[in-house]
Amino acid sequence: MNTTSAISRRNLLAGASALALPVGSAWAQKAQFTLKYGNNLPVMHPMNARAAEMAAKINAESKGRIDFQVYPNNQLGNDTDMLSQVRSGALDFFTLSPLILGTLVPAAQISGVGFAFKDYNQIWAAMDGDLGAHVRKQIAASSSLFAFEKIWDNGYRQMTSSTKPITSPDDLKGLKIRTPPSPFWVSMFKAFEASPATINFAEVYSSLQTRIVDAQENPLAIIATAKLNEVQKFCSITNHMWDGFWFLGNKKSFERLPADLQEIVTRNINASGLKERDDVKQLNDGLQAELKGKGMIFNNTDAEVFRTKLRAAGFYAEWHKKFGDESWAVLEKYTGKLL
Ligand code: X2X
Repeated sequence: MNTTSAISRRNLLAGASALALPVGSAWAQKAQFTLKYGNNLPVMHPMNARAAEMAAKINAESKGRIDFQVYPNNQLGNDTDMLSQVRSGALDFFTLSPLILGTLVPAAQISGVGFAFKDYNQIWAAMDGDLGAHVRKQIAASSSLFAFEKIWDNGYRQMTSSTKPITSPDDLKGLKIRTPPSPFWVSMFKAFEASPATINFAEVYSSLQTRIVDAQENPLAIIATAKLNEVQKFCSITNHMWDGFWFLGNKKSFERLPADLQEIVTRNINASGLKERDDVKQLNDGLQAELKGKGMIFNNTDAEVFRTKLRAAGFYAEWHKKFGDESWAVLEKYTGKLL
């Protein structure tokens, strides 16, 4: 690790622990319910700014009966660790990409279908409408978890590399690219004939730095706040999929709260999710210039060429079959025909 990044990583960590402490400690004496929320994103990401604000509101509105604690930046472990913690109830809340949740609830991955949503109007119509409801039903039916109504935003994902710009699907052939741990992501990058390696976000910076992988894909807000530009040279605007974060709760732990406290938590989580959506969109829209200024080289791509490659590889047909006609129809209700 070079000195600059070592320092910036340390600052992030210092910031992270500072965030968890004041939120909890103010109310710690009299709280009846300690609620722990963990996530994988840097403290500087809007998710954590909104989470800190939300925790303070929940604690205040509950008049100190709740001590809502935020653990950002993989402090409690990586996504795989936190998913098992929230399943067992060791953690009360966790935000997770629908695609990683796919390791537990395969149907949840449907919102990540490549090049499906044309814009945010389609996305929020689908996720706040029937597609989101369909997925939340599956989550509640098949796990110890439930998802709050308003999914938080991650953004449209872009591809970065340390070796070359990705201008067409040919550039992905044989490329060692990190994907999050999810069957859907692996399948998509295999369809592009890349060599995907599943790595939790907690290890992405170091795996790019040590060249275990040469490439990764994430929205610009994550590239910037996790400083992936320090270890990646090229950024290709591919918008190859939209990704969000279901705000997940452990059912048993939530059910032990009295109804008035459940209402306070639910209302604040959904309201903060809506604010986080605006922040993330704004950040993603404005970051290209900033990252260029830091030396990243950008190129645009033709989405239709990538989509054609996926179609030819049988990607859409395969996942249509896996999700089933009924779920696929709910997706296409918002996106139009995908095949
Ligand atoms: O792991 C990732 O790349 C991230 C941060 O985008 C997700 O949580 C899916």
